Amino acid sequence: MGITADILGLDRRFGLPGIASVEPGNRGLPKVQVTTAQSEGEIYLHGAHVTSWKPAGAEEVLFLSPRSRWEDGHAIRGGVPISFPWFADKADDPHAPAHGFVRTKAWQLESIVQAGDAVTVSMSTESDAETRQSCPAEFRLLHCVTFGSELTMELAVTNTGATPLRFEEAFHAYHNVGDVEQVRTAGLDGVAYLDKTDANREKTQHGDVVIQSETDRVYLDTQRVVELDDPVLHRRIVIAKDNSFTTVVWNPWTQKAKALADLGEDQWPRMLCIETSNVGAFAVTLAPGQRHSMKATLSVAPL
Ligand code: TA6
Repeated sequence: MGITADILGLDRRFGLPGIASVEPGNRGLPKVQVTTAQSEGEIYLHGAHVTSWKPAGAEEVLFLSPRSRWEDGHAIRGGVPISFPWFADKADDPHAPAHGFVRTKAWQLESIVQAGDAVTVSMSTESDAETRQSCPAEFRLLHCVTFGSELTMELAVTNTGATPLRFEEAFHAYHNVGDVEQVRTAGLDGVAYLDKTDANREKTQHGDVVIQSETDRVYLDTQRVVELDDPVLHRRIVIAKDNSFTTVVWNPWTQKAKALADLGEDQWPRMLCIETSNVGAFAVTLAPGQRHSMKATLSVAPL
């Protein structure tokens, strides 16, 4: 597929020669490709979806399913989908798309800015006639992603309407691991969580989180840094966060993965979702004109 005029136009307007370019990605969807001395990365305009971050000298940090779909209306499987304005199933409408509607639509590219060896890509989206059908509110989202020796993602939500805006949000980040059964995730010891594999029963985490079966947990009232130790890839992925009070941990294991056509039963050992979020009782409510920003910072260190 040839490069479409609008991709060429975006690259001419925003590209930084030799550093960042706008180019056709999978199935021709436009993406921003970043390459600096500190790291490589990419983010699609579809869902403002980060699909790769590879610090210099390290393995790819994000998991991306080889069976992902790359089309409007479907979320890319892997990377960092954005859940907004609800998380998972919509409480009052089981037919609504899981995780809201911003991960399945094209966002606007706002800017690409270099600062030293780091590059920040900013994208925006806002309420429209389609979003008002399932979410009668006015909002603007600005997603600013910095690819450098760390990966930072900051989602700013502004209530542009005249009534309060209540929303859930998550960076539904898929991390690339050597073998999820050998990974230990530290930082949640003693934290209460809702176990979605056990009728949402509230439980307490004891020690590190280990994955020995389908795992789907919402850790509550925690702003802690989480460390994912991977003995196969010999590295630690550190996930720090600001203005986030819940952390979701998810691995589908065999049966659930088999049921996901864009994942498949052979992929779940290579992924672990650790999701910086504000969900459930920790959803955010903004008065008219108010703004809220949630931030996640990923870094890697050798183990
Ligand atoms: O974040 C965990 C979760 O809510 C799981 O319950 C599972 O549904 C997962 O998200 C993936 O959801 P998706 O709609 O992307 O297939």
